[in-house]
Amino acid sequence: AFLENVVKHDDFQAGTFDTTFIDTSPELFVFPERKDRATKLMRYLGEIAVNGIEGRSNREKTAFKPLRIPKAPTDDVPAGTKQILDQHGPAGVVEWIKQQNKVLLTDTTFRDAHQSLFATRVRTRDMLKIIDPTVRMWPEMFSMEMWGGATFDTAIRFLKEDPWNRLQLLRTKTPNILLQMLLRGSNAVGYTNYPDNVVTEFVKKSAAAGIDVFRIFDSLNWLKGMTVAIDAALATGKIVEPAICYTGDILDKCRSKYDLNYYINMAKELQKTGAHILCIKDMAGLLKPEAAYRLISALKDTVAMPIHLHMHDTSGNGIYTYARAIDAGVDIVDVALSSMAGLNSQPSANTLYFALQGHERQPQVNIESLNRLSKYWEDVREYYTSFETSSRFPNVEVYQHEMPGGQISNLEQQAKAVGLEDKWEEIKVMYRRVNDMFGDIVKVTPSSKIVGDMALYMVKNNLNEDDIYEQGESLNFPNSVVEFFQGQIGQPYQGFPRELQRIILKGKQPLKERPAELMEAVNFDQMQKNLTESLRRPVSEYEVLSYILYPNVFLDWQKFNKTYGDLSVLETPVFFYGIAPGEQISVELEAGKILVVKLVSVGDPQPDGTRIVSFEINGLPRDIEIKDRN
Ligand code: 3PY
Ligand code: ZN
Repeated sequence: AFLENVVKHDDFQAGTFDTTFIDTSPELFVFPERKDRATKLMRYLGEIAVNGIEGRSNREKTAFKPLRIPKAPTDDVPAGTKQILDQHGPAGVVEWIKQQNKVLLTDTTFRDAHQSLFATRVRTRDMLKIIDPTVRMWPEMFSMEMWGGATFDTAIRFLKEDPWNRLQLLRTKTPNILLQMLLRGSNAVGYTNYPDNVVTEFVKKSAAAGIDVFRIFDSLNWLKGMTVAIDAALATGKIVEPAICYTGDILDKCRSKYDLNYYINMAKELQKTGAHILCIKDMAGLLKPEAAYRLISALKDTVAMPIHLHMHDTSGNGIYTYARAIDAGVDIVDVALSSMAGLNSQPSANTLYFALQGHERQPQVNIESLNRLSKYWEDVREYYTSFETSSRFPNVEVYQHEMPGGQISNLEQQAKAVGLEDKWEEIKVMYRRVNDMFGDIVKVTPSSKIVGDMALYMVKNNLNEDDIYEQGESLNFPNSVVEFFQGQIGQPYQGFPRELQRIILKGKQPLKERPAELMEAVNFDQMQKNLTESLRRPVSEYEVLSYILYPNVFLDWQKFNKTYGDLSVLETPVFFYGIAPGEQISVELEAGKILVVKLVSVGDPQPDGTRIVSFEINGLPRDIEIKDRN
C-alpha cells in the first residue's frame, strides 16, 4: 500500500524522483484500509477454497436454513436480577433469592451447553443475533452463564476472536440479567496455576468488563486453591459463588472418601469466606436423584447461603435429580434451552418447566418464549455439526468412568489424534482405573485432563496398573502427570498415594506450598510495554491479560489477524466453510461499509504449487495466489 501511495504521488508522477517528498508527505502513510481488508478477506476465503481450514473445506458445506430469530413482544427490556444487584448489592440479591419460592434458573446456553455439546465453538456473532430477544423473552432468568471455562481459550485459539470483546458486547445488550462466569480458581481460565496477582487482576478486569457472578472452583476441591480468587471477587462488589465439585456417590457405602460429611465440612469452610451463594458443581452428572435430595437437605441445614446446583445430563437422570433437589429446597438450578440441552450438556429448561407442572416451585417462565428461543439454537446448531460429540443417547456408563461432560468430546479427539480411535471403550475403563490409582480424586479441568492424559498413555503403551508399579522407574510419564504429583495444581484431598508419587517423581521433590507462593508476581506495566513494542501498536490491559494467560495462543492469533484480518464480520457458515465458486456474499466491514465478494473460480495448480483464486470485489475482478498445501 505504501508503494502504491508513492507511485501515485504527484511528484513521483511528474518524474521527480527526489524522494525527500516521502519524508514530508504524511499522507503517504495513510493506507487504504478497506482495500487491505478486502485483500485479507480474499486471502482467507481463497485459503479455505484451496486448502480448507482445520480440516474442513467448502465441499462439506450444505445449504443452511434461514435462522428463526423470534421477535420479542416488546422493545422495552423488563427489569431483572441485574437491577437488584445494582441497587442492593450482593446481600440484596441473596435476600431476594431467599424470598423466592419458585426455583430460579441459570441459562448455560451461551457457555457450558456448547462447551459440552460441540467443543465450545459458538461464535459471538451467533450470540449477538439472539441476545436482544433473549433478554426480553426470558427476563425471569436468575443469571446467564456466558463466559469463562473453556470459552476464553477457544475464542482466541479457534474462533480468532477476542473473548473480552464478547463479554463487553453481551454486557451492553444485557441490561437486566446477571452475567455469570466460570473461574477455575488459581487456574483462572487456563490449565495451570498462575501467580496470585494475575488471578486477582483477571477477576478485577472481568468484573469491569461486565461479569456479575463469579462461580469459582478448584479442580481438587482444595480450598487454598480458591481463596485468592474468592477474595479478589469479593473485592469487586459482585456476587461470589464458590463451588464444591461433586464426585463419587454419597449413596455408595463402600466408597467413603467423599461422603455426606465431606460436603458438609467443605460447605462450612466456604461459608466462612464471606461468599454469597454456594454452588454444587456436578461436572460429570453423578448426582443421583436420592443423593441430591439428601445432599441438598443436609446443606440447607448447614449453611445460610442460597444453593445453586449445576449438573450435566449425561446419564439422562438430570431432570429427576433436579426435581428431587427442588423438593429439598435448592434455590437455583442450571439449565439450557432444550435444543442445546441434554446428553453431556445441562438438563433442558423447557423440560423442567413441564416436569414441575402442578408443583408449587415450578419455575416462572413464559414457556412459549423459551420454545421460540430454542428454535433459534436448533437452527444455529446446524452450523456446528462437525464439532458435535459422538454421544447419541443417555449413557449411564458415566457413573463408572466419571468423566466431566465437557471432557468426553475432548478426550475422544485426543484419542483420535494419537491413533486410538478404536480404543475408546478401553480408554473409558482405564480412565476410572487411573482415578483409583491416583487415590480417587476430584476430576474437573484441569485434574480431569491429567487423568485423561495418563489413561491415554497407558492404553497407547499397553500398560496395566501392575506395569506402572513394576516398570515405573523406566517409564516416561506425561508431563502433566509428573506436575500433578509434584503438587503443581495443588493438593488432593487426603494427599497423594505415596508409592505412585515416588515412582512418578523419580527423586523430584514435591511441593509443600501453594504453587503460586513460589511464583513471581507479574509486572503488568512491563508486559504492556513489551507487547506494545513487539506488536508495534497500542495494546489494552485486557490484551495484556490474554497474553499472560495464553502467550503462544495470543501471539498466533495476532499473526493470523495480520494475514486475514478481523473475521468476526463473516457469517458462521462462511467462517467455517468459505464460499463456493459462483457464490456471492455481502460483508459489512463496519457500519454502512459493505463489501460484495464473489468467488469466481479456483484455478488449476501452477508449477510452483500455487493456484489462482479469482474473485469479484464490488464487481471488480481481483485475483489472489494461494499455495496448495494438499
Ligand atoms: C471448565 O472448567 O471449563 C468446566 O466446564 C469444568 O466443569
Ligand atoms: Zn459444567
